Amino acid sequence: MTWSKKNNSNFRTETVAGGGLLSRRNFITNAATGSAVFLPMSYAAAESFEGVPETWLTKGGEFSNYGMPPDSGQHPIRWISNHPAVPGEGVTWTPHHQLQGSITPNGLHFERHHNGVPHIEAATWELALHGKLAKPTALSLNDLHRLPMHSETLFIECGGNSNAMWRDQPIQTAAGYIHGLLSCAEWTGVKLSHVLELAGIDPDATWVIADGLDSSGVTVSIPLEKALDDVLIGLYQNGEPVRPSQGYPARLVVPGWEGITHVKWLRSIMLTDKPLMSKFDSVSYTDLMLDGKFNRFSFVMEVKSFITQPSPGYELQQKGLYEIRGLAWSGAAPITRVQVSADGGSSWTDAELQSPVLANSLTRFRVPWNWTGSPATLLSRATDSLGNIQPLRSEIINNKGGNSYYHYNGTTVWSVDEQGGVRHVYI
Ligand SMILES: Nc1nc2c(c(=O)[nH]1)N[C@H]1C(S)=C(S)[C@@H](COP(=O)(O)O)O[C@H]1N2
Ligand SMILES: [Mo]
Repeated sequence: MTWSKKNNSNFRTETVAGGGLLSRRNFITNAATGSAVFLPMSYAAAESFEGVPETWLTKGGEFSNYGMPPDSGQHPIRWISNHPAVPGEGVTWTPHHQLQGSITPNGLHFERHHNGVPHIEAATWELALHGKLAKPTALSLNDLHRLPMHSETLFIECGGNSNAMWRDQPIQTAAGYIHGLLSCAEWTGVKLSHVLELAGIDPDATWVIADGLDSSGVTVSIPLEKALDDVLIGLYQNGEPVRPSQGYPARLVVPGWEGITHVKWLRSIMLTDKPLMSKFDSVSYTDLMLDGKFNRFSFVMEVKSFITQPSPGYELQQKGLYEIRGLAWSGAAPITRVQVSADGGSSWTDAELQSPVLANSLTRFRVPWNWTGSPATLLSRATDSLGNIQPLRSEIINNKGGNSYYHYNGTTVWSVDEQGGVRHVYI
Protein backbone atom coordinates (compact mmCIF):
# COMPACT_ATOMS: atom_id res chain seq x y z
CA MET A 1 0.00 0.00 0.00
CA THR A 2 1.43 3.39 -0.89
CA TRP A 3 -0.09 6.75 -0.25
CA SER A 4 -0.56 9.24 -3.06
CA LYS A 5 2.11 11.86 -3.20
CA LYS A 6 1.13 15.43 -2.56
CA ASN A 7 4.46 17.01 -3.12
CA ASN A 8 5.50 20.40 -4.30
CA SER A 9 8.77 22.03 -3.59
CA ASN A 10 7.88 25.72 -3.56
CA PHE A 11 4.81 26.03 -1.33
CA ARG A 12 4.73 28.32 1.65
CA THR A 13 2.18 27.57 4.34
CA GLU A 14 1.44 28.57 7.89
CA THR A 15 2.48 26.03 10.52
CA VAL A 16 -0.05 25.74 13.35
CA ALA A 17 1.48 22.99 15.53
CA GLY A 18 4.62 20.91 15.87
CA GLY A 19 5.64 18.17 13.46
CA GLY A 20 4.46 20.13 10.42
CA LEU A 21 0.71 20.53 11.00
CA LEU A 22 -0.58 23.28 8.72
CA SER A 23 -3.38 25.78 8.57
CA ARG A 24 -6.14 24.62 6.28
CA ARG A 25 -6.50 28.20 4.99
CA ASN A 26 -3.43 28.11 2.81
CA PHE A 27 -3.29 24.40 2.14
CA ILE A 28 -4.83 24.46 -1.29
CA THR A 29 -3.21 27.58 -2.68
CA ASN A 30 0.24 28.95 -2.22
CA ALA A 31 0.14 31.69 0.38
CA ALA A 32 2.54 33.86 -1.56
CA THR A 33 1.35 33.49 -5.15
CA GLY A 34 -2.22 32.19 -4.83
CA SER A 35 -1.36 29.33 -7.17
CA ALA A 36 -2.29 25.70 -6.60
CA VAL A 37 0.35 23.71 -4.78
CA PHE A 38 -1.31 20.34 -4.90
CA LEU A 39 -0.81 19.00 -8.39
CA PRO A 40 2.25 16.84 -8.78
CA MET A 41 4.37 18.22 -11.61
CA SER A 42 4.04 15.15 -13.81
CA TYR A 43 0.26 15.42 -13.90
CA ALA A 44 -0.12 18.27 -16.41
CA ALA A 45 2.30 16.64 -18.80
CA ALA A 46 0.50 13.30 -18.69
CA GLU A 47 0.91 11.30 -21.89
CA SER A 48 -2.78 10.41 -21.95
CA PHE A 49 -3.59 13.86 -23.29
CA GLU A 50 -1.80 13.04 -26.55
CA GLY A 51 -3.74 11.18 -29.21
CA VAL A 52 -7.19 9.61 -28.92
CA PRO A 53 -8.02 7.63 -25.77
CA GLU A 54 -8.43 3.92 -26.38
CA THR A 55 -11.89 4.01 -24.74
CA TRP A 56 -13.14 6.40 -27.44
CA LEU A 57 -12.56 3.71 -30.02
CA THR A 58 -14.02 0.68 -28.26
CA LYS A 59 -17.52 -0.35 -27.21
CA GLY A 60 -18.17 0.07 -23.46
CA GLY A 61 -19.10 -2.66 -21.01
CA GLU A 62 -22.60 -4.02 -20.40
CA PHE A 63 -25.27 -2.81 -18.01
CA SER A 64 -25.65 -4.79 -14.80
CA ASN A 65 -28.52 -5.54 -12.47
CA TYR A 66 -26.46 -4.72 -9.43
CA GLY A 67 -23.40 -2.47 -9.40
CA MET A 68 -20.04 -3.84 -8.33
CA PRO A 69 -16.77 -2.14 -7.29
CA PRO A 70 -14.16 -1.41 -9.99
CA ASP A 71 -12.37 -4.51 -11.19
CA SER A 72 -8.96 -3.27 -10.11
CA GLY A 73 -8.20 -6.14 -7.79
CA GLN A 74 -7.52 -3.42 -5.23
CA HIS A 75 -10.96 -2.64 -3.93
CA PRO A 76 -11.42 -2.69 -0.16
CA ILE A 77 -12.60 -5.92 1.43
CA ARG A 78 -13.59 -6.98 4.95
CA TRP A 79 -11.09 -9.01 6.92
CA ILE A 80 -12.56 -12.18 8.46
CA SER A 81 -11.64 -13.39 11.97
CA ASN A 82 -13.37 -16.69 12.56
CA HIS A 83 -13.38 -18.90 15.62
CA PRO A 84 -11.51 -22.01 14.41
CA ALA A 85 -13.80 -24.46 16.20
CA VAL A 86 -17.09 -22.57 15.83
CA PRO A 87 -17.25 -21.22 12.26
CA GLY A 88 -20.29 -18.99 12.86
CA GLU A 89 -18.65 -17.26 15.82
CA GLY A 90 -16.53 -14.32 14.74
CA VAL A 91 -16.31 -10.97 13.06
CA THR A 92 -15.45 -9.22 9.82
CA TRP A 93 -13.82 -5.81 10.03
CA THR A 94 -14.64 -2.64 8.08
CA PRO A 95 -11.39 -1.60 6.30
CA HIS A 96 -11.48 2.04 7.45
CA HIS A 97 -7.87 2.53 6.36
CA GLN A 98 -9.11 2.18 2.75
CA LEU A 99 -12.33 4.23 2.98
CA GLN A 100 -13.19 7.93 2.90
CA GLY A 101 -16.18 10.02 3.93
CA SER A 102 -18.40 8.84 6.75
CA ILE A 103 -20.80 6.24 5.30
CA THR A 104 -19.89 2.54 5.22
CA PRO A 105 -20.93 0.80 1.99
CA ASN A 106 -23.30 -2.07 2.75
CA GLY A 107 -20.91 -4.74 1.49
CA LEU A 108 -18.25 -3.48 3.92
CA HIS A 109 -20.41 -3.05 7.05
CA PHE A 110 -18.66 -4.97 9.81
CA GLU A 111 -20.26 -8.23 10.96
CA ARG A 112 -20.44 -9.74 14.40
CA HIS A 113 -22.28 -13.03 14.59
CA HIS A 114 -22.33 -15.35 17.59
CA ASN A 115 -23.54 -18.25 15.51
CA GLY A 116 -23.66 -17.39 11.82
CA VAL A 117 -26.32 -15.80 9.61
CA PRO A 118 -29.69 -17.57 9.82
CA HIS A 119 -31.74 -18.08 6.68
CA ILE A 120 -35.09 -16.37 7.18
CA GLU A 121 -38.13 -16.47 4.87
CA ALA A 122 -39.35 -12.89 4.84
CA ALA A 123 -42.82 -13.94 3.62
CA THR A 124 -43.57 -15.93 6.77
CA TRP A 125 -41.42 -13.94 9.21
CA GLU A 126 -43.21 -12.27 12.13
CA LEU A 127 -42.13 -10.07 15.01
CA ALA A 128 -43.84 -11.05 18.27
CA LEU A 129 -44.70 -8.26 20.74
CA HIS A 130 -45.60 -9.61 24.17
CA GLY A 131 -45.22 -9.20 27.91
CA LYS A 132 -46.51 -6.09 29.62
CA LEU A 133 -48.63 -4.89 26.71
CA ALA A 134 -52.40 -4.35 26.53
CA LYS A 135 -52.63 -6.01 23.09
CA PRO A 136 -49.87 -8.58 22.53
CA THR A 137 -49.51 -9.03 18.79
CA ALA A 138 -47.35 -10.26 15.93
CA LEU A 139 -46.36 -8.06 13.00
CA SER A 140 -45.41 -9.26 9.53
CA LEU A 141 -42.96 -7.41 7.32
CA ASN A 142 -45.93 -6.01 5.38
CA ASP A 143 -47.47 -4.72 8.63
CA LEU A 144 -44.22 -2.94 9.47
CA HIS A 145 -43.99 -1.44 5.98
CA ARG A 146 -47.39 0.21 6.43
CA LEU A 147 -46.21 2.17 9.49
CA PRO A 148 -44.45 5.57 9.23
CA MET A 149 -40.76 5.22 8.40
CA HIS A 150 -37.93 7.20 9.86
CA SER A 151 -34.30 7.54 8.66
CA GLU A 152 -31.18 8.36 10.59
CA THR A 153 -27.46 8.11 9.88
CA LEU A 154 -26.02 6.10 12.76
CA PHE A 155 -22.87 4.26 13.69
CA ILE A 156 -22.91 0.78 15.16
CA GLU A 157 -19.84 -0.12 17.22
CA CYS A 158 -19.25 -3.46 18.90
CA GLY A 159 -18.47 -3.18 22.62
CA GLY A 160 -15.43 -5.33 21.79
CA ASN A 161 -14.14 -2.96 19.13
CA SER A 162 -10.47 -1.96 19.56
CA ASN A 163 -9.92 -4.66 22.19
CA ALA A 164 -6.36 -5.17 20.88
CA MET A 165 -5.60 -1.78 22.45
CA TRP A 166 -5.67 -3.42 25.90
CA ARG A 167 -2.66 -5.59 24.97
CA ASP A 168 0.73 -4.89 26.53
CA GLN A 169 2.35 -4.40 23.13
CA PRO A 170 0.92 -2.37 20.24
CA ILE A 171 -0.53 -4.71 17.63
CA GLN A 172 0.94 -4.18 14.13
CA THR A 173 -2.00 -4.37 11.77
CA ALA A 174 -4.10 -2.05 9.61
CA ALA A 175 -6.27 0.56 11.36
CA GLY A 176 -9.44 -1.15 10.13
CA TYR A 177 -8.38 -4.39 11.79
CA ILE A 178 -7.98 -2.61 15.13
CA HIS A 179 -11.01 -0.29 15.05
CA GLY A 180 -13.18 -1.76 12.30
CA LEU A 181 -15.93 -3.32 14.41
CA LEU A 182 -17.51 0.02 13.65
CA SER A 183 -19.60 1.11 10.68
CA CYS A 184 -21.99 3.90 9.79
CA ALA A 185 -25.09 3.72 7.61
CA GLU A 186 -28.32 5.53 6.98
CA TRP A 187 -30.83 3.26 8.71
CA THR A 188 -34.50 3.43 7.83
CA GLY A 189 -37.28 1.71 9.67
CA VAL A 190 -40.15 2.00 12.07
CA LYS A 191 -39.76 3.58 15.48
CA LEU A 192 -39.98 0.98 18.22
CA SER A 193 -41.97 3.52 20.28
CA HIS A 194 -44.63 3.61 17.56
CA VAL A 195 -45.06 -0.16 17.53
CA LEU A 196 -45.12 -0.41 21.33
CA GLU A 197 -47.65 2.39 21.66
CA LEU A 198 -49.92 0.62 19.17
CA ALA A 199 -49.73 -2.48 21.36
CA GLY A 200 -50.48 -0.45 24.52
CA ILE A 201 -47.65 -0.22 27.07
CA ASP A 202 -48.57 -1.34 30.61
CA PRO A 203 -47.84 1.41 33.17
CA ASP A 204 -45.45 -0.81 35.13
CA ALA A 205 -43.30 -1.81 32.13
CA THR A 206 -39.72 -0.54 32.46
CA TRP A 207 -37.56 -2.84 30.29
CA VAL A 208 -37.61 -4.24 26.76
CA ILE A 209 -36.18 -7.72 26.18
CA ALA A 210 -35.29 -8.35 22.54
CA ASP A 211 -34.15 -11.61 20.99
CA GLY A 212 -33.12 -12.90 17.59
CA LEU A 213 -33.86 -15.89 15.37
CA ASP A 214 -30.27 -17.14 15.12
CA SER A 215 -29.15 -20.04 17.25
CA SER A 216 -26.75 -17.91 19.30
CA GLY A 217 -29.34 -17.14 21.97
CA VAL A 218 -28.65 -13.41 21.78
CA THR A 219 -31.17 -11.84 24.16
CA VAL A 220 -30.66 -8.29 25.34
CA SER A 221 -32.34 -6.04 27.93
CA ILE A 222 -32.85 -2.38 27.02
CA PRO A 223 -34.44 0.22 29.32
CA LEU A 224 -37.93 1.16 28.08
CA GLU A 225 -36.94 4.82 28.29
CA LYS A 226 -34.33 4.32 25.57
CA ALA A 227 -36.72 2.20 23.50
CA LEU A 228 -39.29 5.00 23.54
CA ASP A 229 -36.69 7.65 22.85
CA ASP A 230 -34.93 6.75 19.59
CA VAL A 231 -34.71 2.99 18.93
CA LEU A 232 -35.57 1.88 15.38
CA ILE A 233 -36.71 -1.42 13.96
CA GLY A 234 -34.28 -1.18 11.06
CA LEU A 235 -35.59 -2.41 7.71
CA TYR A 236 -33.33 -0.53 5.26
CA GLN A 237 -29.60 0.12 5.26
CA ASN A 238 -28.31 2.91 2.99
CA GLY A 239 -31.58 2.74 1.10
CA GLU A 240 -31.78 -0.98 0.34
CA PRO A 241 -33.22 -3.78 2.45
CA VAL A 242 -30.99 -4.65 5.42
CA ARG A 243 -28.38 -7.19 4.31
CA PRO A 244 -28.73 -10.75 5.66
CA SER A 245 -25.52 -10.31 7.66
CA GLN A 246 -26.93 -7.10 9.18
CA GLY A 247 -30.14 -8.77 10.37
CA TYR A 248 -32.58 -9.17 7.46
CA PRO A 249 -35.52 -8.82 7.55
CA ALA A 250 -35.42 -6.57 10.64
CA ARG A 251 -32.92 -5.57 13.32
CA LEU A 252 -32.89 -3.17 16.21
CA VAL A 253 -30.88 0.01 15.77
CA VAL A 254 -30.12 1.63 19.13
CA PRO A 255 -28.45 5.01 18.49
CA GLY A 256 -25.09 5.45 20.23
CA TRP A 257 -25.33 2.22 22.22
CA GLU A 258 -23.01 -0.78 22.06
CA GLY A 259 -23.41 -3.25 19.20
CA ILE A 260 -24.96 -6.11 21.18
CA THR A 261 -28.13 -4.06 21.85
CA HIS A 262 -28.74 -3.85 18.07
CA VAL A 263 -30.39 -7.29 17.98
CA LYS A 264 -30.42 -8.77 14.46
CA TRP A 265 -32.95 -11.12 12.82
CA LEU A 266 -35.49 -9.89 15.37
CA ARG A 267 -37.83 -12.54 16.72
CA SER A 268 -39.57 -10.99 19.69
CA ILE A 269 -39.87 -7.91 21.84
CA MET A 270 -41.08 -8.50 25.39
CA LEU A 271 -41.90 -5.79 27.91
CA THR A 272 -41.04 -6.47 31.56
CA ASP A 273 -40.41 -4.60 34.80
CA LYS A 274 -36.80 -5.80 35.17
CA PRO A 275 -33.82 -6.68 33.00
CA LEU A 276 -33.47 -10.36 32.13
CA MET A 277 -29.76 -10.43 33.06
CA SER A 278 -29.05 -12.76 30.17
CA LYS A 279 -25.47 -13.80 29.45
CA PHE A 280 -25.23 -10.82 27.08
CA ASP A 281 -26.44 -8.42 29.80
CA SER A 282 -24.24 -9.72 32.55
CA VAL A 283 -21.15 -11.63 31.41
CA SER A 284 -20.25 -10.39 27.94
CA TYR A 285 -19.68 -6.70 27.33
CA THR A 286 -19.11 -5.81 30.98
CA ASP A 287 -15.90 -4.21 32.19
CA LEU A 288 -13.66 -5.39 35.02
CA MET A 289 -12.54 -2.33 37.00
CA LEU A 290 -9.45 -1.72 39.13
CA ASP A 291 -11.32 -2.62 42.35
CA GLY A 292 -12.18 -6.06 40.98
CA LYS A 293 -15.83 -5.17 40.38
CA PHE A 294 -17.60 -5.22 37.04
CA ASN A 295 -19.36 -2.21 35.56
CA ARG A 296 -22.91 -3.26 34.72
CA PHE A 297 -24.65 -2.04 31.54
CA SER A 298 -21.97 -0.02 29.74
CA PHE A 299 -24.47 0.88 27.04
CA VAL A 300 -23.21 4.20 25.66
CA MET A 301 -20.21 4.06 23.32
CA GLU A 302 -17.91 6.79 24.59
CA VAL A 303 -16.17 9.55 22.63
CA LYS A 304 -13.41 8.21 20.38
CA SER A 305 -11.36 8.83 17.24
CA PHE A 306 -8.47 7.44 15.23
CA ILE A 307 -6.46 8.40 12.17
CA THR A 308 -7.30 6.36 9.09
CA GLN A 309 -4.67 7.85 6.73
CA PRO A 310 -1.78 7.57 7.15
CA SER A 311 -1.87 4.41 9.24
CA PRO A 312 0.05 1.13 9.37
CA GLY A 313 0.45 -0.32 5.90
CA TYR A 314 0.92 3.07 4.26
CA GLU A 315 4.29 4.31 3.09
CA LEU A 316 4.89 7.99 2.61
CA GLN A 317 6.92 7.99 -0.57
CA GLN A 318 8.27 11.52 -0.41
CA LYS A 319 8.39 14.58 1.79
CA GLY A 320 5.76 17.26 1.39
CA LEU A 321 2.07 17.91 1.73
CA TYR A 322 -0.32 15.27 2.98
CA GLU A 323 -3.76 15.33 4.48
CA ILE A 324 -4.19 13.51 7.78
CA ARG A 325 -7.69 11.97 7.81
CA GLY A 326 -9.68 10.11 10.38
CA LEU A 327 -12.97 9.33 12.06
CA ALA A 328 -14.50 10.56 15.31
CA TRP A 329 -17.72 9.59 17.06
CA SER A 330 -19.50 9.55 20.40
CA GLY A 331 -22.63 7.77 21.53
CA ALA A 332 -23.22 10.50 24.12
CA ALA A 333 -23.41 13.67 22.02
CA PRO A 334 -22.31 15.12 18.65
CA ILE A 335 -18.60 15.60 18.02
CA THR A 336 -17.57 19.24 18.47
CA ARG A 337 -13.82 19.05 18.15
CA VAL A 338 -11.02 16.78 16.98
CA GLN A 339 -7.48 17.75 17.89
CA VAL A 340 -4.58 16.27 15.96
CA SER A 341 -0.94 16.13 17.00
CA ALA A 342 2.08 15.27 14.87
CA ASP A 343 4.56 15.42 17.75
CA GLY A 344 3.16 12.83 20.14
CA GLY A 345 0.82 15.21 21.94
CA SER A 346 3.24 18.07 22.73
CA SER A 347 1.21 20.40 20.52
CA TRP A 348 -2.21 20.11 18.87
CA THR A 349 -4.32 21.72 16.19
CA ASP A 350 -8.03 21.46 15.47
CA ALA A 351 -8.96 19.36 12.45
CA GLU A 352 -11.71 20.39 10.06
CA LEU A 353 -14.90 18.39 10.67
CA GLN A 354 -16.88 17.25 7.64
CA SER A 355 -20.37 18.70 7.83
CA PRO A 356 -23.08 18.06 8.70
CA VAL A 357 -21.89 16.70 12.04
CA LEU A 358 -24.65 14.31 13.12
CA ALA A 359 -25.34 12.83 16.54
CA ASN A 360 -24.49 9.13 16.88
CA SER A 361 -22.82 9.13 13.50
CA LEU A 362 -19.24 8.93 12.25
CA THR A 363 -17.63 12.34 11.72
CA ARG A 364 -14.80 12.57 9.20
CA PHE A 365 -11.96 14.91 10.18
CA ARG A 366 -9.07 16.22 8.10
CA VAL A 367 -5.98 18.33 8.70
CA PRO A 368 -3.15 19.35 6.34
CA TRP A 369 0.36 18.26 7.16
CA ASN A 370 3.81 18.92 5.79
CA TRP A 371 5.95 15.87 6.33
CA THR A 372 9.54 17.09 6.51
CA GLY A 373 11.02 13.62 6.38
CA SER A 374 11.76 13.54 10.11
CA PRO A 375 10.10 10.99 12.38
CA ALA A 376 6.58 12.07 13.38
CA THR A 377 4.13 10.78 16.00
CA LEU A 378 0.50 11.19 14.93
CA LEU A 379 -2.60 10.97 17.08
CA SER A 380 -6.11 12.39 17.30
CA ARG A 381 -8.31 13.24 20.25
CA ALA A 382 -12.06 13.90 20.02
CA THR A 383 -14.43 15.95 22.18
CA ASP A 384 -18.24 15.83 22.15
CA SER A 385 -20.78 18.57 22.91
CA LEU A 386 -21.21 17.35 26.50
CA GLY A 387 -17.52 18.11 27.02
CA ASN A 388 -16.46 14.45 27.09
CA ILE A 389 -12.84 14.25 25.96
CA GLN A 390 -11.31 11.08 24.55
CA PRO A 391 -8.76 9.81 27.09
CA LEU A 392 -5.12 9.24 26.24
CA ARG A 393 -4.25 5.54 26.33
CA SER A 394 -2.20 6.09 29.49
CA GLU A 395 -5.21 7.73 31.19
CA ILE A 396 -7.60 4.91 30.33
CA ILE A 397 -5.12 2.26 31.52
CA ASN A 398 -4.54 4.20 34.77
CA ASN A 399 -8.25 4.74 35.42
CA LYS A 400 -9.71 1.43 34.35
CA GLY A 401 -6.73 -0.86 34.81
CA GLY A 402 -5.45 -3.30 32.24
CA ASN A 403 -8.00 -6.04 32.88
CA SER A 404 -10.68 -4.80 30.57
CA TYR A 405 -11.47 -6.33 27.21
CA TYR A 406 -14.36 -4.15 26.01
CA HIS A 407 -15.08 -0.45 25.47
CA TYR A 408 -11.58 0.87 24.73
CA ASN A 409 -11.99 4.52 23.70
CA GLY A 410 -8.49 5.86 24.30
CA THR A 411 -6.15 7.39 21.74
CA THR A 412 -4.28 5.45 19.03
CA VAL A 413 -0.81 6.60 18.01
CA TRP A 414 0.93 6.03 14.68
CA SER A 415 4.64 6.76 14.30
CA VAL A 416 6.13 7.70 10.94
CA ASP A 417 9.80 6.86 10.50
CA GLU A 418 12.37 8.55 8.27
CA GLN A 419 11.61 6.14 5.43
CA GLY A 420 7.91 7.03 5.59
CA GLY A 421 6.91 3.72 7.17
CA VAL A 422 3.99 3.84 9.61
CA ARG A 423 3.80 1.78 12.80
CA HIS A 424 1.47 1.48 15.79
CA VAL A 425 3.12 2.68 19.02
CA TYR A 426 2.19 3.30 22.65
CA ILE A 427 3.46 6.54 24.17
N1 LIG B 1 -29.41 -12.01 16.86
C1 LIG B 1 -28.18 -11.48 16.97
N2 LIG B 1 -28.06 -10.15 17.07
C2 LIG B 1 -26.85 -9.59 17.18
C3 LIG B 1 -25.68 -10.39 17.23
C4 LIG B 1 -25.82 -11.80 17.09
O1 LIG B 1 -24.86 -12.57 17.09
N3 LIG B 1 -27.10 -12.32 16.97
N4 LIG B 1 -24.46 -9.79 17.43
C5 LIG B 1 -24.51 -8.47 18.10
C6 LIG B 1 -23.26 -7.77 18.18
S1 LIG B 1 -22.21 -8.26 19.41
C7 LIG B 1 -22.98 -6.68 17.40
S2 LIG B 1 -21.57 -5.80 17.61
C8 LIG B 1 -23.90 -6.23 16.33
C9 LIG B 1 -23.19 -6.23 15.00
O2 LIG B 1 -24.03 -5.81 13.97
P1 LIG B 1 -23.56 -6.03 12.48
O3 LIG B 1 -23.14 -7.47 12.30
O4 LIG B 1 -24.71 -5.63 11.62
O5 LIG B 1 -22.39 -5.10 12.26
O6 LIG B 1 -25.03 -7.08 16.22
C10 LIG B 1 -25.54 -7.55 17.46
N5 LIG B 1 -26.78 -8.25 17.24
MO1 LIG C 1 -20.60 -6.66 19.63
